[in-house]
Amino acid sequence: MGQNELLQKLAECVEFGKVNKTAPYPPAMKGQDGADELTRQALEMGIKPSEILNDALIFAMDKVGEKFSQKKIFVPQMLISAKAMNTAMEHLKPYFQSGEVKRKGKFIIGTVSGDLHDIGKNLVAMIVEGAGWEVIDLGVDVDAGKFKTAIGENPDAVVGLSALLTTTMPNMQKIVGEIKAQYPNVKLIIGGAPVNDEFRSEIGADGYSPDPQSAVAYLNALVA
Ligand code: B1M
Repeated sequence: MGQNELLQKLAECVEFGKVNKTAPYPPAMKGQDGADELTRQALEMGIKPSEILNDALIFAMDKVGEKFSQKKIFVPQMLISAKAMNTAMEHLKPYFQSGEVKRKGKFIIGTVSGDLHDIGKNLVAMIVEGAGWEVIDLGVDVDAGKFKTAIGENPDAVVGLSALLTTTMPNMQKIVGEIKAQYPNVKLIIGGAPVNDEFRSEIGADGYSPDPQSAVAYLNALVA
């Protein structure tokens, strides 16, 4: 199998939720290699982890999102796609985390309250860690109190907030407001598909990062 064919097959596994070879779902792909086996094969073939991530995994997730918007699939299918993507990401993790050993600083990250999407947040955490930062991952559905406790314990940390739903953007605004009221000097960056720089400026966050790489650039600039 060539590189392109392999990436295409991997994208299909994520799109249709084929986690691994033994997974019974989807029935049409029974007995075939899944995201688990194909990611391993792609790495063995020497395909770059960033290529696997962008050209197969994120590409597939975008298709899943489109189909969900068009009501062609529903939450269970999105969930099984997320499972396939997470399985693939487990293989990519060591590559993204093998950055410099010396820590540049601390980065607290969480998905804001009401929001359970964590694939993008995990990716940012992984890549920031790989870029030499100590990452404190608070998980999903994180309220202002949890962020503030973590900041109290790590006063020099930079804080990242992720939101994937337009309905949780107001929670992000509330959390930023509460953190800034108690810790005005803490640097806060926001990210996630529905937010942008205009929203950042509206809610008083310090930085907006559309992707993990720009989050790393923002963080590194702070310690340069
Ligand atoms: Co949800 N979901 N979902 N979902 N889901 C979206 C976000 C949606 C756009 C789908 C759609 O309609 N097209 C839509 C939101 C619409 C809107 O808000 N206007 C949506 C919806 C509606 C919902 C539910 C409400 C559905 C329902 O129940 N009726 C529900 C809400 C649950 C909740 O959170 N309370 C829901 C549930 C779920 C699942 C649980 C099934 C699953 C999540 C599983 C998981 O995360 N463990 C899921 C999934 C998988 C998606 C889609 C298909 C994929 C999201 C994803 O992982 N993308 C998504 C459609 C889409 O995005 N195309 C969708 C891949 C990921 C790498 O990208 O997260 O954008 P992303 O992260 C990027 C950047 O945004 C950025 O870097 C990442 C890498 O480039 N980034 C940051 C993210 N955070 C950052 C932080 C930073 C910097 C950069 O600094 C701090």
